[in-house]
Formats: sequence, C-alpha cells, structure tokens
Amino acid sequence: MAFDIEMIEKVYATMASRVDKARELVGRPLTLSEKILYSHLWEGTPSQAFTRGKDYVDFAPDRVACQDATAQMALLQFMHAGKKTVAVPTTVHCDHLIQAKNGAAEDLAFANKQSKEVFDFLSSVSNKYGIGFWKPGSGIIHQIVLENYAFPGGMMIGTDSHTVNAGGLGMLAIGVGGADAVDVMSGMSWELKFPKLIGVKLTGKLNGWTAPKDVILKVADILTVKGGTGAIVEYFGEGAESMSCTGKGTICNMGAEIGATTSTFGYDDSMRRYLAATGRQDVVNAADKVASYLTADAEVYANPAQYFDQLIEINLSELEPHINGPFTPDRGTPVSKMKAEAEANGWPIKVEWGLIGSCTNSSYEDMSRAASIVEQAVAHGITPKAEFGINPGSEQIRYTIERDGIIATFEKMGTKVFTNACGPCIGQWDRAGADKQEKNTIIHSFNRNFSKRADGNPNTHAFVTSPEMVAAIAISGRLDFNPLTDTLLSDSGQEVKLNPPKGDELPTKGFEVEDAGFQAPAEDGSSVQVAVSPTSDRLQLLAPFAPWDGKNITGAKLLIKAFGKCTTDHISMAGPWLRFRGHLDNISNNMLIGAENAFNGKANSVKNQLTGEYTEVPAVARAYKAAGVPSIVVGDHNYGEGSSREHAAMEPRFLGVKAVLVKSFARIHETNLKKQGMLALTFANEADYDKIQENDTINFLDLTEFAPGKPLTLEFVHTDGSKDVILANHTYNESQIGWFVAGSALNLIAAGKS
Ligand code: MIC
Ligand code: SF4
Repeated sequence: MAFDIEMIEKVYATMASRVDKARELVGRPLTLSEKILYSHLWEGTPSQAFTRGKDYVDFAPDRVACQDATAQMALLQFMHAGKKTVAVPTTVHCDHLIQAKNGAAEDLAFANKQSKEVFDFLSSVSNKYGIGFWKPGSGIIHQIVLENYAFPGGMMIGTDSHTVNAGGLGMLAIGVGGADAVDVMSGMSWELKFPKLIGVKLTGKLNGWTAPKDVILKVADILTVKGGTGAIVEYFGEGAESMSCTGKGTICNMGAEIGATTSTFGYDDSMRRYLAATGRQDVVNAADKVASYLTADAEVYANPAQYFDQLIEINLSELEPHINGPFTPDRGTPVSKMKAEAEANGWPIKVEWGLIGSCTNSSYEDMSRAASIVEQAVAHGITPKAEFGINPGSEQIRYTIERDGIIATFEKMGTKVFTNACGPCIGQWDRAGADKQEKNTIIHSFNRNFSKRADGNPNTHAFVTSPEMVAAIAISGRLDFNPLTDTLLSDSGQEVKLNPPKGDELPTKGFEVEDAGFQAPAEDGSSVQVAVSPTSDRLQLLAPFAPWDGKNITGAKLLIKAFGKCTTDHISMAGPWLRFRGHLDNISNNMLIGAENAFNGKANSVKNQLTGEYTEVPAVARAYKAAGVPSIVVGDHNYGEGSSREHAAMEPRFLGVKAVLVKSFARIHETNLKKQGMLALTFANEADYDKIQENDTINFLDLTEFAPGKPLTLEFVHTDGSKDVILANHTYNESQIGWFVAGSALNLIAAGKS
C-alpha cells in the first residue's frame, strides 16, 4: 500500500496546482467532475476550457483494473505492445469465471480446475508485467477496488463497465475496452470525449425500506438506458451525505445501466469512515488536506441548474422502494404499484429465486440489512417460499460476515452461499431446470437483467431491487408482496408484519480476513515465461488485423439488420461463452447470435446472400469472409449497450465485417469498434434504417476522403437494381482515423508510432 499513498499524494499535489488555474480558465465555479477531469489532463494537453460533449481530450488515469473475462484479451493485446512492465498501477481480478452451483467450496474448486489454464495465464502475465493479481475467490473486482484502491479525486479506468462503482469513494472511474486499457498500461494517454454533466440533488433522508439502490432504480427510470450517454452524473445534497460509502458505490455502479460515462460523489464523512475501516487512514489524512478540491465549489451546489447540463432532484424522504424489470434495468415500478403492473403485464407472480450479491450490492451493509429481514422471518417461524442465494463481494466481507453470524442467519433459511464472485450475475449459474425454458420470475440485487442473462432462459423474468427487498420478496415468494403494507403468514398460521431492515454500515468489530487472495507481482518479471498452448481452445495468441487497403469498400453484403435492443449480451453472449474469452476464433462463434433479424424477427437466422439459405449469423459471416466478400452490420438505437467486452467489436472485425451502421451507439462499444479498426457509423437520417433491405449490396463512395467531421456516403444497391444513397455520420478524429488506416490502434502501438 505504501506505493499507493505516494501516488495518491502526487495526484493531490497536481490537483492543488491545477484546479485553481482551471477555474480561471473556465471562468466560473467548478463541479467536482470538472476538478477531477482538469487535474488528470495528460501532460502537455492544451490548457483551454473544453466543450462538453464535443472535444476529445487526453487524460492520464491513475490506475487500471481488469477482470478475468476481459483481462485475457486486454493482456493478449498488451503482450504485443512491447513493454517491460505496466506504466501505471494495474490489477487483475478473477471473478467472472466461477460458476454458482453447489456453494462456494465445491464451486471454487471446480472453477480452479476448469479454468486452470486461464487463471495460470493471467497469474503469469501479471507476474511478468508488474500487475497485482487477485486470485479466484478473492472477490468481485469492484468491491476489491473500493476496499483497496479507490480514493477521492482519483481517476481510473477498468475493463468492465461497472468500474464506475469506485465513484462511491469520490473517484472518476470509467469502464473501457481492453484496447483502451492497453494504452494506459503502455504509458500512453487515454482519450475521452469531454463529458456532459448531469447533477442529481438528493434532499431528505433514506428511511424505512428505502435503500441507496432505490435512488439509482429511480434515476434509471427517469433517464432510461441511454439517458446518461456521454455524461458524468454528479450526486450531491444532504441526502448524499447521509448515505454510506458503499451505498454511494451501489448508485454509481448502476450508472452503467443508464449509459453514463461515470458517476461520482463529493468527499465526505462516509468516505472517511469507509477508508478508515478498510485500513486507509493515511488516505484520509492526505485527502483532508485537499478536501476543498474533492468536492464542487459551494456555488455549484447552491445553484446547480447553472452549472449542470441537466438537473434531477430526488427527495429521499419520499422515495419508495422500487423494483425494476423485467428484461431491462430502466423499467421502474414502485413497490406499491407492482401488484397492478404485474397483473396488467402477465408477469409471473410466483418468485422462484432471490439472489443477493453482484458488484453493486454485496457490501457488509447490504448483507447485514438483508440478514435482518431473514432473522425476523426465522424468529417468526416463516419458511421462505423461494430459494435463496448470496454472493459476498469479497473474501474480506465474507470472512467478516461469517464472524459476525450473518452467514449463519442466512443459512437458517437454507440459503446457498456462493463464491465471492459474479456468479449468477453473469450467467455463471447452473440453475437446475433452466433448460426447460419455463416462464418464471426471479428477483435479485444485481444491476443487469437482460433476457437470458442469469440462467440462459429467455423466459426468466428477472427483477432488480435492493438486497433487503430481495430478502422480503424471496421469503414471501410473491412479486407483488409489499413489505410496507402486507403481512406474511407464519408456518403456524400467524400474521406477521416485517419491520424495516436494520444493519451496520461497517462492521462494529472491524473488518477481518485471513487470506484476502492477493498475489504481488515479481520485482523483476523479465524471466517469467508466459505460455499459451497452440492447441488450447481457451487461449489463442492474437494476429494483427490487416491495415486498410486505401480503397473504398465495395460489394459488401448486409450481414444482419438488427432490430430493437442489441446489447453486448446480444452481440457476444456471456454465460457459457465466457470460457472462450481468450480465444478470438472460438468466441467468434457467438457473434450476434442474440440479435433479432429485422427481416424475420428471429435470432441467429440470417440470409446468406451467396446461397440464399438462412443460417446462423457467425456461419454466414464466415462464408462471406471465406469468399472474400466484406460485410456490414446495421443496428438500432443504443447499439452495444451494457458491457465493456471488446469481443463484441473484435469478433465482427475478425469475421470480416467492415462497418457497423446504427441509429446510435453506447459509448464504450463505439470506442471499442474504432480501436479494432472498424467503421462505427450512425445514420445521418434515422429513417434511412428502413430503406435497408435484406439482399442489399453496399458500396462506400467516399471512404478515400475519410476525415474528421465529414459524413461518409454509402450506396445501398437493392436486388431490383434501384439504389439508396445515404449519409453516415461518424465521430472519428484524426488519430482515430489513424487506427482505421493501420488496421487497429494496437498495430500503431506495436509499430511504436503512437
Ligand atoms: C457484465 O456485467 O456484463 C460484465 C460481464 O461484467 C461486463 C464485462 C464482460 O463482458 O466481461 C461489463 O459489465 O463490462
Ligand atoms: Fe460481475 Fe455482475 Fe458486476 Fe459484471 S455486473 S462485474 S458480472 S457482478
């Protein structure tokens, strides 16, 4: 940790020298987000007032974090960069590749066997390049980062969209694709479009059954899954200060679900308490010295409408517990309206499973508040009507809740305690009977609930709510149970009204852990060998993508016109496919298999224009590739929403897709496409989406004049010989065009030209 505090002190010294200058430059009081952004400008970046939502700016993040599923590709790329060690502190966390089935002990042992090759690879690459390695079972990346590395006023990037969780500790923490992480690990700057700012003023105080989760469930309902795109959400107000640090983390975490670049909170006592409880009093001491830089200027919070691009106000005293879903995290229903909503929509009322955990809600506070509900049910002799599972966020949390009797409480209800890992949240859930594809309801405290995500069953209706509500609803076994007004029946027939949850923000006896699961890298890793077997089906060394041939792309075929929601789960599914995250050829067999074909309404059935047959999307893409025919993908709004996984960009690149043309993109996915040398384009006129026909052949007319700010012209030739010429916008700047020309951003780094 000693190294960290030095780094943090350096960051604070830079803040002290830059924030006041930035205020002068901008000519008005500054928000917290702006203070952190301006203090992390890449050395030599022109000092000017940047235009929000417009200017691409180079930044110098303080840290990088990667999780196992994305780290494989990130590190395979880093190995090409030709560096001896990482340039900024970096950690790798093994959390996604561990299945939830029989409980932690068995499941972890199984994962260590099943994914041994991948864990060994990650551990040795980490060892070689100076990266801290968190072993399987140590916990979920974002809880570990919050417990060990996050600090107020810092900036980090991570190869996972929920990296934003660290905003709970006052950071600007941003999810990126592996190629972005490689830039920073290689000692280069990291580029981001200067974000817009959304202010959320929290008045009042959470009480009764309402939890921090409800704040973000409400914000998601207001802003929808794309309302935060290109923006930082900055929370403030008395309501913010009265909330725990991990609660703030929950709110920031799910900011990924509204597409926000990140979310953050100003430095306050809850952060001091959390830092101290996690052994970082030295960070508190350092932060206290620069406290005024770690929150917005007072004028900003006094007159927020003047300083934010958008302002939302939520009165916590009036906020009701929410249940969001099914199938999308932004469909919010206050608990009092659930009965009517569920009936009107035909959602199954019977709840089969309650799951507590995931990076967003697996803190000590979450577990203790949920346990207080379980405790009451046990005391009143109520048998839970649904099955129950929990995933603690880290080994430190697990060890401490075991010591404090919280696990024992859960176990009284037959709860399965899964590994400290993502588990069901990422489809690593071997749920008995899921293959029958029955319509059913589950309730969980995770952040994502896209179709098929948890158990692979498209008919599982997954609802998102706070851990305490998960506990109450799982016990009642009913989606329409409202613990604020309804009663439960005990086994002996007595009516029981549950009291609101109670819990400790932090363990009163302090955190404890025997083996947190950390492996420090070798002092000098130059002799460490990293082996990748050429016959492995899990890992494959990367071959560079070919550079652009300098010509217009012509004769391209339409691979798929995707209709409606097309998240990264639709483009590159997780669950069973996670095992191929280090093997580009193998994982490419899942490309776009979840996307709905606009022409026949089916998933994974598109027309091969060379044969006229309908078959799977990856098979058709491979057929075009083999025939030397380029292809393009057309999509709807918010294409690529969700995860940071760059496989969703690398797979189409690998299978010969040249361009992705959509109504709008999610931020991380757009960047991922650019980095891999693809054309990420948007319709200048959205209605042109309707002009695209199934048998179209596509010609680019002016790619040879590809330039910043200049739309591209594409010609769609239909089977009857008629044509539609359409304009496609793009957001490439000069250097990003360089990535396209070189074949990928990595090709430039490898050639030492970046
Ligand atoms: C997710 O929640 O979807 C994931 C799995 O954590 C992803 C990363 C991945 O695809 O590996 C994310 O959110 O970025
Ligand atoms: Fe893991 Fe789920 Fe969090 Fe993604 S959202 S990091 S899968 S726990």
